[in-house]
Amino acid sequence: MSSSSSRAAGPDAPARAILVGVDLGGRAHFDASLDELAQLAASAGDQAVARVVVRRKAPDAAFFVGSGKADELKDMVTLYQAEAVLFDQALSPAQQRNLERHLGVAVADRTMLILEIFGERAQSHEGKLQVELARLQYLSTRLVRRWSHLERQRGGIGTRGGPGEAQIELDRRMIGERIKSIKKQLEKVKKQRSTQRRARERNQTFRVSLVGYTNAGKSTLFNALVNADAYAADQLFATLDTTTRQLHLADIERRVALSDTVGFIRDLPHSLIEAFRATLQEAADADLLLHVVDAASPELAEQMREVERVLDEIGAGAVEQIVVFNKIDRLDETERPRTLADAVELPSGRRVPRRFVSAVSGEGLDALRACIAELAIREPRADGLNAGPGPSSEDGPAGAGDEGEDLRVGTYHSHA
Ligand SMILES: Nc1nc2c(ncn2[C@@H]2O[C@H](COP(=O)(O)OP(=O)(O)OP(=O)(O)O)[C@@H](O)[C@H]2O)c(=O)[nH]1
Ligand SMILES: [Mg+2]
Repeated sequence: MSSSSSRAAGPDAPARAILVGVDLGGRAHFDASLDELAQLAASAGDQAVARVVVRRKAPDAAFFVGSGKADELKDMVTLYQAEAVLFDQALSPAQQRNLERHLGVAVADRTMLILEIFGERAQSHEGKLQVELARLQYLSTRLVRRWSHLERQRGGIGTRGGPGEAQIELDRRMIGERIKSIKKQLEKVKKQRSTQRRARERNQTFRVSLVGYTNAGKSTLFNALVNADAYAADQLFATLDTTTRQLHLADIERRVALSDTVGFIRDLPHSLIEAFRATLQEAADADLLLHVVDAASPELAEQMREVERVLDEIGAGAVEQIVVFNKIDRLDETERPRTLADAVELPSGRRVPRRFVSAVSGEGLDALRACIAELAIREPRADGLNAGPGPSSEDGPAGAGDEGEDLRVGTYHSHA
């Protein structure tokens, strides 16, 4: 909400925001700490000044929270001199409007925050087009709903037409035109991409993509592995554009390319997944995914599930994977794994190698490189000439056979 015009402390000061989470009783994952919402707010340029958790059986149609809570929120807005109220769940257009009127400040939900962050971060031509597409698609659904709502009202008083309808029809048409034009431009970018891809295929390049929950450390790991300086920061969605570099692995005679990609998040707005399909496709087309996990996150299991879900959605669910537990330098002595290399079962039941690393200290990176090299050597080349002798085939992927049976380590027992 950093673009809000009615801020008290100048355009660069963070807007003071109250965070609201509504626990609807175990129907969906509920983050009682609201930490992720606070991070989203901070990444969008807001500062959380208070957090409110509300329990309800079902959302209220008018205010999402009950009218009593809405009054309490109004008092809090005054007390904390808040400039925005941010909801962890999706609000309907009507709820958002009603709340804004009632509270007298800007009201946004997760989806809006995520769209806003993406809008601020987009750098490349393609990234900007994708974000604009997502925003317009989001906006058009809101216009459509508002329009039908007005139509119902008009129906009640028996009139037809009117300035409201004309304006909305015009907005809708303009948005529709713009969506069409952006899609055409994106189509062109996509063609260029597939040309590049064919060139890479001719080179017999083995493609590795970093995927994972936002802020897991993908860009930091990318920099550590390829000696680059991709932007890494303690922000959600620091990376939006895909960056690719050659990854040099000792002892294997095969070109390996490593790509850093956009992070995933719980409830990623569908319009964004749609708009970023081409970018995400890069991940789906990789020969190997490094699924980077923040090993120090209390939400690690939920985050891994979410990443698997998005991977399935973009058709990358079956791509070879190494699970990389990053940030082990942040674990207490008692939480540290006994071994830095084991295997883990994905929700799909597939067993994949897992490596523990710290992208910051460099611990475990050699073992990770070795694991990548082993898989790259095995992958059959299109011309049928493999670069070198792989390990014998009977010990399963990445030598899982010599890693013992107790594959779950320390505190990961319940997560893995
Ligand atoms: N302590 C510690 N911090 C790390 C490690 N790896 C990354 N970080 C920190 O975690 C934060 C996020 O790192 P990024 O590399 O930007 O994460 P990302 O997965 O690329 O995030 P997005 O691009 O936003 O999805 C930064 O503050 C990093 O310094 C690690 O191994 N140890
Ligand atoms: Mg990144």
